[in-house]
Amino acid sequence: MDVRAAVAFEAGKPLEVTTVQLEGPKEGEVLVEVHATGICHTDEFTRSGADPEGLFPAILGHEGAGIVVDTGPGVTSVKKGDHVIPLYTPECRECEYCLNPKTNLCQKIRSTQGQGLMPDGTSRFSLDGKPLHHYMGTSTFSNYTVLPEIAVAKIREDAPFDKVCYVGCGVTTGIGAVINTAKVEPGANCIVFGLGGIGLNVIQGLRLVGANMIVGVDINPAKKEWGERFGMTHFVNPKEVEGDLVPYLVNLTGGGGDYTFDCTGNVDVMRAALESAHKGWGESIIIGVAPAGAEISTRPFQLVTGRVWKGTAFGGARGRTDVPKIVDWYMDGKIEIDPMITQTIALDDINKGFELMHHGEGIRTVVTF
Ligand code: NAD
Ligand code: AHE
Ligand code: ZN
Ligand code: ZN
Repeated sequence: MDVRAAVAFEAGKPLEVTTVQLEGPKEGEVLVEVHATGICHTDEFTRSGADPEGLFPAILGHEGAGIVVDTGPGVTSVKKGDHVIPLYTPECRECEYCLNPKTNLCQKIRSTQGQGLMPDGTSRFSLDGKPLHHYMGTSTFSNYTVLPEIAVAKIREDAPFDKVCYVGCGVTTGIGAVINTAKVEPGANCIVFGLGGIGLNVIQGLRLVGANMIVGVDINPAKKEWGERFGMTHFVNPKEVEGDLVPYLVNLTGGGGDYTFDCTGNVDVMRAALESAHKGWGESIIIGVAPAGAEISTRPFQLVTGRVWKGTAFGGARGRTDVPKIVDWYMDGKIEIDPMITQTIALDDINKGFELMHHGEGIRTVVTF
């Protein structure tokens, strides 16, 4: 069938919205009509050429929501008409990883997903007979996409697509990093670096679990108001700190953060986040993804003296199990999404969404179809 998609033809170039061809779902796959998709910084990371796994031409997008409109042979867990959120971290419930409670990183289809292909090693998308790569197994910058059934979470039908698409990455990543990865206790002092679409969800996760100090750090002064809106108690703009940032934060928190979070993808910030964690027990969680070739460093003494460095993908969430619950939290008013969605645009205007991100304007742009 013909579908409308934003194609990343080359690294560093704007996306091109055009008509491409999509084959129907094969064994174990579903066809989803995408109703909305957010634009996450990771889409920009790949579009820009910074992603070592980036492949072109590809249909990017991984923060979607829509309706199952067709199912391939053998599909049992979802049916036509089901409302779903695509999962870039699938949940097969039978691989070695799914069976280990210590991880959410289902590996059932990871190798083909990383090659921009469906699990059978082929692509469903093409243009003029030439294959286009899938992206993160989701390719939500298209009004229709095909996904393995293990890569969709069924959600309630009264949830608005143009809001809950954000649960497909940003909301779950931020809140999940607090609850699943760090397992933050009530009363903890925490520091969040980078108050964008992910960092603000870390902040609202910290508010949810009853953290004490919630310190937000961002170089964009406009983020002070944003952080406070979701529970931040203190704002620090590194550009306004005299002297080094780390001792400033350690002093502000009375010894360092019990938990610190990097939501920037900048390896220097990751180091500052680790080193501003409390001596003896502070844990620092890396959420941001760093460009090809970038590496983290610190003095081993930082770890010898009890700080812990951890990372998280999709907030440690098991998508088919946890995503429907997070949608319920939103529908029940336990978490906020609406105010973070600062622009809703049409697919034809998708490059404007990337420009807004570059200018640090707004928090999340959502494309509706
Ligand atoms: P964003 O662009 O919305 O926000 C980034 C924020 O970081 C901005 O507010 C920016 O001003 C701030 N910032 C930049 N440099 C800074 C610095 N030196 N010090 C302090 N603040 C700084 O991006 P986002 O969508 O929130 O994504 C954040 C990061 O998380 C990206 O690297 C993204 O790829 C990554 N991410 C990871 C996962 C995961 O599963 N691990 C999931 C989603 C996003
Ligand atoms: N391809 C990059 C890494 C990108 C990355 O870490 N992606 C996160 C999700 S970011 C969502 O916005 C993730 O899920 N990682 C686990 C995985 O298996 O990809 C690189 O550096 O190669
Ligand atoms: Zn994302
Ligand atoms: Zn699995």
